[in-house]
Amino acid sequence: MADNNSLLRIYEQMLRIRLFEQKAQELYVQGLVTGSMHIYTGQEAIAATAGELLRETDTITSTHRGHGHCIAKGGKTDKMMAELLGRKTGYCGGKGGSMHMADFTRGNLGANGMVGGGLAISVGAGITNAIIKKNDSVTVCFFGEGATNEGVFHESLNLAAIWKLPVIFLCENNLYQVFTSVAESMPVKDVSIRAISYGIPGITCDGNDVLELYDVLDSAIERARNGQGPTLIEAKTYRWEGHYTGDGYARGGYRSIEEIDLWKAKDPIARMAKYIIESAIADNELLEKIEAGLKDEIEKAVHFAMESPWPDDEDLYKDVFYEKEEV
Ligand SMILES: Cc1ncc(C[n+]2csc(CCOP(=O)(O)OP(=O)(O)O)c2C)c(N)n1
Ligand SMILES: [Mg+2]
Repeated sequence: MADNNSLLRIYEQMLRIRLFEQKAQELYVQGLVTGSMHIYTGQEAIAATAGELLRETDTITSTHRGHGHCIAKGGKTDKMMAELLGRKTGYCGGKGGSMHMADFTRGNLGANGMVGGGLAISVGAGITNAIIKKNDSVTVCFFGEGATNEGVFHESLNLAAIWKLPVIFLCENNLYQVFTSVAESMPVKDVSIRAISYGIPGITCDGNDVLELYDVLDSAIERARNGQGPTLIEAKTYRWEGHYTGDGYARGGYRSIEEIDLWKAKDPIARMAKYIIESAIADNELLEKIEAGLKDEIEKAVHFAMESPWPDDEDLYKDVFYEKEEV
C-alpha cells in the first residue's frame, strides 16, 4: 500500500502533468507549438503512479500521448517545453516535437508516433535487462487499447511470456482509438482477457484511482523484478480532450457531451486531493503551496523555451543516422 509521502508525490506529479499540458495547449492556440500534440488530460493517475514505483534505472516505453509518461519518469518540464516549441535546448534538439521525446538518462526510451511501436521496444529492453545484463531492472510499457488490435501486441506478449521478461504491459484503455469506440473495434469488453493466450496474469483496474493502481502496479513490478515474468494491466480511463490538438471534436461529435462530463466528474486529481484532505495526509494550505510551486515551474519552463535558440541549419542532418564515435 502507498504511504503518505508516495501519495503526495503522485498528486504533485499528476498536477505537474495537467498544468504542463494546459500551458502547452495555450501555446498551441497561439501558434507557438511546432506540430500537433495528443493531450493526456484525464489519464494522469496512470503515468504518475507507475513513475512513483519505478527506480531511476528502470525503463519505460511511451506512446503518441506521451507527455505524462515523460514527466512521470523524471523528465524536466523546461526541456519538454523547449522541444514542443522547436528549440535547440529541447529533448530532441527541437527536431522531434511532442511525439518523439525521449530521455535515456532517466530511462525513458521514447514517445512513439507508431501505434504499438513501444511494445516491441519494451521486449528489447526486457531482453537486455534479464538475459544480457542479468540485472533486476524492469520496463513499464505504456500503450492504448487500440494497440492491442495490432500484431505487435500479440508477438510482444508471447515473447515476453515464454522468456519471462521483466516487462509490465500497461494498457491505458481510454475507450477510443481516434474517433472509433472500443465497442466498434474490439470483440472483448476487457483488454486484460487477452493475457490468457499468453499464460500471464491479466488485470483490469480503475485507471483514475491512484490507490488501486498503486497496489496492482506494485505487485506486477515486484513479480517482474523477481524473474516471474510479465503482467498485462488494463487501466480503464478517459481522455478529456480531442484525439489530438487539431481535430475539432474536443466536445461532442463522435462522443456525447454527457459522456465527457461523466468522466470529468471522475477526475483523478480532484479525487486524490479529496482523499488527501479527508485522510489528513495534508491540508488545503499544503496542496495550494504545491500548486503554486508547479505554476511557477511551468512559467519558468515557458520562459526557458521562449529564450532558447532555434536549431542551426547544420543540425538538420544530425541525429538522423547512427554516427560512430571517433576513438
Ligand atoms: C501503426 C499505426 N497505425 C495507425 C496510426 C494512426 N493512429 C494514431 S493514434 C491512433 C489511435 C490509437 O488509439 P489507442 O492505441 O487507443 O491510443 P489513444 O490515442 O486512445 O491514446 C491511430 C489509429 C499510427 N500512428 N500508427
Ligand atoms: Mg484509446
